[in-house]
Amino acid sequence: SKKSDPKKTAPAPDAPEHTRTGMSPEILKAAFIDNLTLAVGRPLETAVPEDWYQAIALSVRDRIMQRWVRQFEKRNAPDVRQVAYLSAEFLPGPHLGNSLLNLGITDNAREALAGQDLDLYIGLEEEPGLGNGGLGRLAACYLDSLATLRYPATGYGIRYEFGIFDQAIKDGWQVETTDKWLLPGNVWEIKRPNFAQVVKIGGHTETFTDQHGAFRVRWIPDRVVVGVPYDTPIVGYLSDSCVLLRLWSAEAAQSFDFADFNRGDYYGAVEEKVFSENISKVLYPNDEQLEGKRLRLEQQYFFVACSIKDMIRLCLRRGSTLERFHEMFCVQLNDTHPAIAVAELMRQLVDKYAMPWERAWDITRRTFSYTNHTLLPEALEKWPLPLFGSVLPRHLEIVYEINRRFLDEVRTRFPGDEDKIARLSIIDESGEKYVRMANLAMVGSHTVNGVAELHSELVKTQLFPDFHDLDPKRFQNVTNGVTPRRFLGLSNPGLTRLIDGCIGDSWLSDLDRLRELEAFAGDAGFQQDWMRIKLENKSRLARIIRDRTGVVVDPTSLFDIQVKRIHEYKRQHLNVLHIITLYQRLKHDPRLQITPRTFLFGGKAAPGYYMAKLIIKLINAVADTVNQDPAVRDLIKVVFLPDYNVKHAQNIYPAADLSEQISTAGKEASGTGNMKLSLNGALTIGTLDGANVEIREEVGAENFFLFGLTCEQAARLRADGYNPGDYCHGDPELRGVIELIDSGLFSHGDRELFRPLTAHLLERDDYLLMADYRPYVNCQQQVGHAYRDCQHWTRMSILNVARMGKFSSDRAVREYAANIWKLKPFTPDP
Ligand code: F58
Repeated sequence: SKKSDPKKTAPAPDAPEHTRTGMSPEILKAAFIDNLTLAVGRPLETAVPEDWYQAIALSVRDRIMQRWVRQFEKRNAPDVRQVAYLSAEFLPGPHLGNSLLNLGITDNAREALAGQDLDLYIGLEEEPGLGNGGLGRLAACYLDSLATLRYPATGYGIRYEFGIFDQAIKDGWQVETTDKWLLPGNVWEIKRPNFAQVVKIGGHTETFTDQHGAFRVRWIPDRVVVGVPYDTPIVGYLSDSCVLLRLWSAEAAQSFDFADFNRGDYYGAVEEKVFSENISKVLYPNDEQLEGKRLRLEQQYFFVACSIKDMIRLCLRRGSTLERFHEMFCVQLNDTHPAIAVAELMRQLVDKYAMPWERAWDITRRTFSYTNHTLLPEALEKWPLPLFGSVLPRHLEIVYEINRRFLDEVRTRFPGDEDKIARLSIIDESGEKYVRMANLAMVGSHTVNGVAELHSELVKTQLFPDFHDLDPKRFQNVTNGVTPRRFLGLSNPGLTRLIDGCIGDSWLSDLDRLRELEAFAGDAGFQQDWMRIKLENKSRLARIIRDRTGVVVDPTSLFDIQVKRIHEYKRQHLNVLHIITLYQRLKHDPRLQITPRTFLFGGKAAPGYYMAKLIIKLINAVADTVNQDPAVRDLIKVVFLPDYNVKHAQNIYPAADLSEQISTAGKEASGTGNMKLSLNGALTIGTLDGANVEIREEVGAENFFLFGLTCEQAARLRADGYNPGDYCHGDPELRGVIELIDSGLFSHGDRELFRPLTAHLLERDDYLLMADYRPYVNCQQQVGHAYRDCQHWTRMSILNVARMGKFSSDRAVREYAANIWKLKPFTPDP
């Protein structure tokens, strides 16, 4: 039977079946029961679903651990070079379903549980929300691909006790509550106290002369914290290979100050503990918004210092000298959040290991590479100099020295160009002084990359033109990718089976093979199956929507979906303007026929981002009005699904007909939701922004709904003096929409509630909604028409999926490995 087909399970390193490693349904059954009784400590008869979840998860962990341990020698061979992916965020999503899939034992586990509901257990897992959005999720996709492709890799990050907040909607407004993901315990991680690291913070520096007469510096901190690593091995898809996710948790150096305690100051004694543990307490929930918070800088330094020390430890343990550090490790900086690593490695090599500066700098430059994820100026990290100096006094001196030497070089190449020097400097001295983390990352890296072709061009021409003049060879592009395992194999089992039956099952690790589906795009039978699966997925989502929001939606309507962080540049409010346009038309013409649509939104707003929160309120206000109004005749439904996260995303992508990728051109670095939606057969309505450009290139212009200004046109419009009011006044329908919002119709007569939003659109409109409104609404009309031709729509949907091969994270990781990291995969076990 297919279930025990050995090709479908990951290579089992042990031949004889053992309850902690075997993969057959019988052995899995024994393992579940063993773990239920021996690890969870529950008799079978009284076990509740949470107990079963634990038992199954532990059994899966055993099998992953075995692969991890098996790889030990290979990983630690003297010639093995590995990548350390440094990221302040990882957003892996629930592990159980994915690990079963990657081990190839989902069906066997189902069989082992005969009669019990595996999906129920899988659904119980609390996901680690250790990221804000795209950047953290990308890191998780790359770990999946690194493991699948057998690259030696470690993801280093922070084990936040509280991840991204949980979002509820109350009276239409976002309400944030603490994410307590660790409360039920976390079976996937293993604490490694023996690899703990001590990290210094604050204080001052002193100079001294060492026993060889050399001038040295030492850092006298005013406090120290301990970083304890928690390890989660991530298994590759049908592979014997794992990568490690190593997350650092802050603990007090002495968890109890006996001196204080003996003096009778109990609270004083625990204060230090509380203070230290604050560092990894909570994820900052700001996407794309900069805030100069001391604790955030401490978080960044904390995990970077632990990670660099861990690499040095591994390097030395493997018998290498630090002269070869860059041959043992390449370190990818996921945006500038870990950029302090450049100064930290220098500090370690120069201060601790007494290496000459030039040698240390050469090693450092050969070690790091940097990925930029944003062009938004407000998102570029910079730290006020006094703050930076008070947290990291020694690093400030090192940054000065790096900068001095760098600017000396620049001066010899561009003598007299002081403006250029000011722009290139790591220190911003134009007003209040700052340390510019992007400049530090640039200077300290051998390569910098953007995350989509367009974005990488803009990185060269808009963001770092002076660095590009200095050294154009350092700039590369690696277009983002997503893992097809989680976002198709796991999320969309119906479509996965259909594709398997059609072209075999090798495509999940070789996504270009999806192209073989092109041959079936016009096949009536195949189209029928394709539509049936989409309808099933939509019906499932409709039930979830009903259960979670009470709104009843029609699964046969066009599911028009925009899920992502809420931000003005992503223009959820442009989508709302279109909804109100349709509403207005239906009100004016009670017999108007339009394509029935369900508009679905999901996404969190940064808690301090007023405009984004007002956009959420507007979506819900419009939903309340439109969903109730009999004049709409159920032709449109608007839903805001609360608490968008990886788990909910997995239910949403497979049900989408239309993917909204409508950011102002030049603002979205890449996008990855655009790829996941298209991979699940949604058609895109989008601007020429980020990776949309490449998606359209791949799927063909005729299978993509394009609208809006290009980034050149947007730039020209702004340069020529943009007046949003003109667009509004010149377009009666648009004016009607704005007036409707201002009339209080969506706010129980309150005419002021949404005024900040409409006033901004009419007066400033930074993201050019007024200019893109008419092209967007017209394009949406074409979408509505196209959807009525079921066969043609389905053909386009199939072609979208067939042509998504490029957007696999496997392709992206191979490019990083070949062009940036110079990394070789392990050879498979015989
Ligand atoms: C996102 N950035 C980009 N940042 O916006 C998106 O276009 C891209 O596809 C994705 O990265 C992956 O490359 C992003 O998600 C954050 O969430 C940061 C969190 C920490 C503070 C600054 C923003």
